[in-house]
Amino acid sequence: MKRLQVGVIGIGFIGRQQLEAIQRIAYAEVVAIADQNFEAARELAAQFGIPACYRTGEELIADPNVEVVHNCTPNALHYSLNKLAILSGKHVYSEKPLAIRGEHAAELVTLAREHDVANGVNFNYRQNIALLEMRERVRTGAAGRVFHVYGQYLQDWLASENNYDWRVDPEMGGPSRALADIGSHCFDSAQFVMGQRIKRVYARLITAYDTRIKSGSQETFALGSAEGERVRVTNEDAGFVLAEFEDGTPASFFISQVCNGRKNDQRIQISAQEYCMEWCQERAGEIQIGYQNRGNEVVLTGTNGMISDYARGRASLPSGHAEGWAYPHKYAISCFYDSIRDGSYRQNNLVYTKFFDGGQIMKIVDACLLSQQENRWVEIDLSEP
Ligand code: SOE
Repeated sequence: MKRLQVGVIGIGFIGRQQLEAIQRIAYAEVVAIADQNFEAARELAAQFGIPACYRTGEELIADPNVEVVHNCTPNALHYSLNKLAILSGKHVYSEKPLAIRGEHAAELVTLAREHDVANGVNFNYRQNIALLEMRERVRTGAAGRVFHVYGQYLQDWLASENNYDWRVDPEMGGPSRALADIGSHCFDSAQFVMGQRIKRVYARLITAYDTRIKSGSQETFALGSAEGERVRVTNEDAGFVLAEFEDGTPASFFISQVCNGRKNDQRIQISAQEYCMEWCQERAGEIQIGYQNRGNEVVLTGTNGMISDYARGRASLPSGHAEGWAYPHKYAISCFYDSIRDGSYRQNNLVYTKFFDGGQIMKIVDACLLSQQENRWVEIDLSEP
């Protein structure tokens, strides 16, 4: 069978990670990359043996060999390139957020449906086998009634005032930063495990620095330098969010990019009647199970893990061979490709996040901003565009 011909736009941190993940999928082939830093793109194309290299996303989308477009550009470019790719009849896998403005996200959902192209947003964490197992235990009722849900996502790469990247600039990143950038993953993971959506939120947001020093390489996770221009900060560094799922289950989330010592500490905890389950991204192959009247346990995921067929069937490595961050990333992309190959991308509730689900996550983030502004609970519109 012919391999899927893929193009990647943007080769910053996430673009390179996606490129590597795609290279590990046997039935796909990267045939083009594009980046405004053309020299860097050319070097990377040579290293990976990628035949075509472009300066702009527009040129890559116009390449007739490209069937699937990965949009790994900064947030401000997501909408226009996603739209162009759809109108050109290409399948699109977009970095989150799907767009910066809600009405743009809704338009993309409609356009993708009308043009019959597969559409996914890169919420890679939900592909952790541990989260699949937790989802299954909620779905089958094995965990019992869920009392409450807790999610956290803590990082420290913006903890100094001289840490800066394009996400701090609202023109490039959008009005929300910590919640849109990493809180969104937590919302997606929690909704995925619960098998239902968040319907209302109340948020208190924190901005640690009114100004930051725009310095150094300005790349995600780069170390800052003391020299540079001082710029105003308008988006949040952290936030507390109270939430409620469709069935009334209460949840809380704690999100921060200024939490010293925490690197990529995302956790999802489900407190249920039978036990409490917790997944921690930095210990990806484990689920911590807590009991009231017996010793707690650690369930290991893997192809021979003591977990459900549903979750085990999606693992690649035996227990103890940590799948870490890269495998779920590969799973996220490969299940998107699978849906192109068998046509199932037209269905809803797939294992990956479709544009519609990505748009819902944006609504949650927007609702948090409004809640902060008006100091009240905000309802989320769950209807489809
Ligand atoms: C930066 O906070 C970042 O790269 C996010 O943008 C990603 O979505 C997350 O997976 C890791 O951290």
